[in-house]
Amino acid sequence: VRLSYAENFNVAVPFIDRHPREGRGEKIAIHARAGDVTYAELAANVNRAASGFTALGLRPGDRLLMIIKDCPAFFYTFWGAIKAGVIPVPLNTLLRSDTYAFVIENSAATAFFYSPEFSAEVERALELSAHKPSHVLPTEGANSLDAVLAQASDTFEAVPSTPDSDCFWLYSSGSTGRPKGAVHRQRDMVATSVLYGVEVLGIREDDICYSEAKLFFAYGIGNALTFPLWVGATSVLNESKPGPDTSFPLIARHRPTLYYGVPTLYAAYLALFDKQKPDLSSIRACVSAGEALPPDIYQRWKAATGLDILDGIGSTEALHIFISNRHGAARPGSSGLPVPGYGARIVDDAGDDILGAGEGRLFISGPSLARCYWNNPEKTAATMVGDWFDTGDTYRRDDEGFYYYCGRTDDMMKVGGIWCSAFDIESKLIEHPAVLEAAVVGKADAESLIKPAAYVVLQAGREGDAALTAELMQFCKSRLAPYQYPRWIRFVPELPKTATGKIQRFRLRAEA
Ligand code: 3UK
Repeated sequence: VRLSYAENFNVAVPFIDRHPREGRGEKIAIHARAGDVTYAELAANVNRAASGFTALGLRPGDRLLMIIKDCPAFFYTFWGAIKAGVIPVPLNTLLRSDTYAFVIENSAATAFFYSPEFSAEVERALELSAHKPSHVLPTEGANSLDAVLAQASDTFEAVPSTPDSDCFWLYSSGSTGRPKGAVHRQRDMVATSVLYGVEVLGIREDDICYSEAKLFFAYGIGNALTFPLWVGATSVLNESKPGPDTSFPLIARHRPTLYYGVPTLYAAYLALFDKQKPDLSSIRACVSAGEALPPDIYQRWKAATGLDILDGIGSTEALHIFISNRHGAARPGSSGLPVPGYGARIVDDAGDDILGAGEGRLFISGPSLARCYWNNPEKTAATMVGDWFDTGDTYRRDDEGFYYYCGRTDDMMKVGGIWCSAFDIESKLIEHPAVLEAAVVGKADAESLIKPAAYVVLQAGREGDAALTAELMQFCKSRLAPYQYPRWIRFVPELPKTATGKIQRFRLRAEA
């Protein structure tokens, strides 16, 4: 596959402007709660956003933070910013004010747009942050993005750019809870659309895409905001929390052909099928990413629906999936084969390639890799070595070239496809007055999916009972992102430690 770009290249042109010109103006680009959006309306609103942002005083290279639910305003803001040369930075809408405050400072953003439902967290973040963006606007209501769009011109000449210019950033969580801003270039979304979207998935103009992963994840950006727009297909948006109550009605109503899920939801839906089973007959392919898909879930889904699930590993830094299973050749338990255009190496601790069946660290290369982490030369140097990116994952490869996930090399875990830092949960538990020390590790639940488990040493005189267990879970739930609470808590007299006092999580992991 060859990727080529014009020298003067603004990526909003092929993804947005091209469609009305090619006769797709009346075609539905987005099915949203508030109604359908055609390709002509999408292009006009992207222009209004680009004109409006420029009129506000935003300049090429400025950062625009987005805490926006899955709705058309996300498309207008993201693509409008890019068309105007402004860097959109979508943020996880489930985070807390202290993390947002860190990102506001780290990005030194000029503008900050948010869905009204997140206003409390946004206001607290702005109070905590030393940097104040000049333009802080809700997407709806008085003095909002809607008002900016209503007054702006629906024509706009794309700001000149190059394939290698910075385009958008995505923050990824780190093991200490400090997010790192992966800087993506103009060409990166073209690369993922062509290499994974078209070559592996075979996405076509008549596809209808439904992504359980939200638009602020790199996985969701590819699934719902990029691949469909690359081929002139249609995207179905779910404004609410994904799950049977919101997804099943959307599947029934819009009859998607491509379904992008995460292992936790495949497992949850399988558990419901006896009582409640949506009509999935429109779906031609199911994708899974975010965390490893247990083979048992693959088999049970296939038995229940007749559909293969294509597991593939992607990352924020790579933008989308770089090792994937293929249609009709899925290998349960494996992440599959490298996507065309990407390289993969498994290396030992000395940095030498492991050519046999051994486990090692997975490095990848490819045309959609982030250029760097913003303002973080240490993390950039530690993970981006020449053309290669250190995924932080342990992998092995069989003699047919299939890749198998063997775990993380750090203390991060994926819960429902979302990063969860053991360190963050431990820090929160220690804030509780009854807790002396805490260690958190990943533990497989009944579906073989990883969830956090906590080992807790109590302060002298405190009793570890069911009431305290419930209290500690609630304590974490209300102060961390909602998925970050420990699902099991074990009270122990002491934690296993090394001579230098480091918690030996591997011992706890083995026990869990
Ligand atoms: C883990 C997997 C085993 C792995 C993502 C699709 O998940 C995405 O990006 P993140 O930056 O996390 C990356 C890390 O998640 N992981 C993801 N998929 C798998 N582990 N099997 C899998 N299939 O630890 C990886 O390093 O949140 C997924 C597309 C775009 C993405 N950004």
